[in-house]
Amino acid sequence: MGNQSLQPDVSRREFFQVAAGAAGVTGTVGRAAAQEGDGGGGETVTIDMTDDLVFDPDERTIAPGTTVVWENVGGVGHSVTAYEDEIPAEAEFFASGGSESEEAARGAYPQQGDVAGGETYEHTFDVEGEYGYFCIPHETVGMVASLTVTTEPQGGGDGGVQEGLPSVPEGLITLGVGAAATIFAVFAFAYFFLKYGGDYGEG
Ligand SMILES: [Cu+2]
Repeated sequence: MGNQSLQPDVSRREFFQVAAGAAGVTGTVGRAAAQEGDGGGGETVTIDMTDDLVFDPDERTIAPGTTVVWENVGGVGHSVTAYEDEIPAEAEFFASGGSESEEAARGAYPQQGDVAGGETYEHTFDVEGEYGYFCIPHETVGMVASLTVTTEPQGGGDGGVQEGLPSVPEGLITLGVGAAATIFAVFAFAYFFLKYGGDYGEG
């Protein structure tokens, strides 16, 4: 009886060790999945307008829902004005000063639409596509720029939106399968333990 009565105790300890392991793996999978769910739009990026008469950077790729803030970091006044025929058809026209069209914006500057030194203009981009825009007083000296709005992951260069979210689906699947197998093993073990374990005492 002495030897046999030890058996259930050892088994019970092993049972709890396995169960703890399974819980740990399951917890890890849960956290990883939750992290992947983060990261929507609503980001803000800044583009400088400088006394060198440029937009900096003059090309930028952003995700839909991103708000672009143009900041005049110099002392010379600028405008941010969309090229009406260089934006997606479904996108709304945008211009500092709020003009409804490129022609109106050109006609109203500088009484309307000037972004003076230290000031900003911002616009949120929801429609995917290519956007061309310019600065009214400095268009002729090349103060033009473009934006690309896309859900495609960026190819690096400007601190991609997706950074910090490594693609881990394979690892997750492996973890998930491992956790499921472990949990199944625990339940199978518990089943047999409960069904046959009691026999040790009487047998
Ligand atoms: Cu300018």
